[in-house]
Amino acid sequence: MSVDTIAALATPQGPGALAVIRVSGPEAFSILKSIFRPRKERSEFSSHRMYHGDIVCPRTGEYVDEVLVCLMRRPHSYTGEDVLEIFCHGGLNIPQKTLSVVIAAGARPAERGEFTRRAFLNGRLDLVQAEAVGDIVTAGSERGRELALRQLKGELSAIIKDIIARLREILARLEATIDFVEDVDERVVQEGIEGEVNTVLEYIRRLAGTYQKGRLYREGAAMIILGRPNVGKSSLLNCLLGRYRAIVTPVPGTTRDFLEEMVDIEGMLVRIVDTAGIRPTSDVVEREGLKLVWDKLAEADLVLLVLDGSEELTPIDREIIEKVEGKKVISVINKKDLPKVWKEEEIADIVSPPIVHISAKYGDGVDDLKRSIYEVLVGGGVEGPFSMSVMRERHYHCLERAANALEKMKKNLFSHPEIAAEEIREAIRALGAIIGTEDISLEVLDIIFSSFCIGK
Ligand SMILES: Nc1nc2c(ncn2[C@@H]2O[C@H](COP(=O)(O)OP(=O)(O)O)[C@@H](O)[C@H]2O)c(=O)[nH]1
Ligand SMILES: [Mg+2]
Repeated sequence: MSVDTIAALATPQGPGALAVIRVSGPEAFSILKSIFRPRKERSEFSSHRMYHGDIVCPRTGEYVDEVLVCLMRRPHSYTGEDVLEIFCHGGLNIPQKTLSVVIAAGARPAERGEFTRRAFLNGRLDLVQAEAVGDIVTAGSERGRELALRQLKGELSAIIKDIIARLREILARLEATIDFVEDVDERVVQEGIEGEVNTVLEYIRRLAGTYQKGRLYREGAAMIILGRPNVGKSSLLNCLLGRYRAIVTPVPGTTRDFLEEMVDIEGMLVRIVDTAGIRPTSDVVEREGLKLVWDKLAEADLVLLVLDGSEELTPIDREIIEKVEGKKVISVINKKDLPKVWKEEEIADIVSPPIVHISAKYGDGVDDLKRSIYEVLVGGGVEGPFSMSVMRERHYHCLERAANALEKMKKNLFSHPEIAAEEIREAIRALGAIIGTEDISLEVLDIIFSSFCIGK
């Protein structure tokens, strides 16, 4: 397969001390030779060494920049091809100028994710690892970064490969019962296989179950603050953000639009939505704001239902409590600095746990609330043998596909062993698609890599 040589700026555009231009492909070395003048005279460059020198346009002779360059000979490079990296000065002009000289010397501009795509096609990374590269670059939280790095190291791939190996082994035994019926006690073997498939199926289900958490780690969670006017919703938003973002006044109906802010809670990215207080109103603006509340509620992964502990519960409070039924909810009893008007027992059958008491005005109890938010969003739930989570919908669907195939396999095992064997093959294909060894079309690769940045 003939490949061309690609080049791109690997660092962000804009002012900066340094920028990196990356070049990959068969022409990488000859491009270096034509545009680079080493400070110390030499005709050969070793792999994985830095050289100091100048970039000069081979056509016009124009001096472009003083740089460091590094060559990495295949296959010991990120893409598995010959790779050249040029460390030039940053800023708006020099990186572009340097890139244009590289392109004039024979490279073509890279497409999004094309370096990583080549790394995948050359077997330097499997597909899960390639996707992890994209996730590392965009990770907005500690946990998302941590999981993506572990995926890049191959932890998830190893789990998938292990399941595939077990299925291959089961398949071989099943095929033996089909091919040499007279030699083996078919029934005994099949019963053994059934037990093993159950174990594998359970394992796949648990892994698929980690997607609930994994999605939140990768994409962040959406959390809405709900309550009637003046219970302290905007004060709570400010408190969680650690700055004065939302206007807080004693006037009910102060927040009329909704506000959205990102905040890091226990290493997880959470988008907080502060909303207009819920009450019957004739104010047109407020009513528009209220319509938005219900849209935002539908999208939310978690509701903070704020109640004012210094006042009796009102019919509106009760109405809101009913409205959020079926969602994940934390009941936040605010204004704990003021005298309480009700006891925990009195509200136990109305307000659902967990219940957290805070003072949004003074910040008291907010750390407990943060822990509770984290706990409700990703704590508990599916606990399996995995500290690894599946973070992408694509992986989740492949796991589901594999699980469905194994279900069908179990149904056919005793009556139609040939069909059962085919279903195991289907499960292996579905799992292979996760790491990119099977069933991967160009379209799928295009979708995956189009979300990358250029230069990655
Ligand atoms: N004493 C006390 N007052 C609070 C507390 N939280 C909010 N408030 C006050 O309650 C009023 C309404 O607060 P705000 O955050 O605007 O409520 P919202 O309408 O629910 O957004 C303001 O006067 C706040 O200062 C609290 O924890 N303790
Ligand atoms: Mg408000």
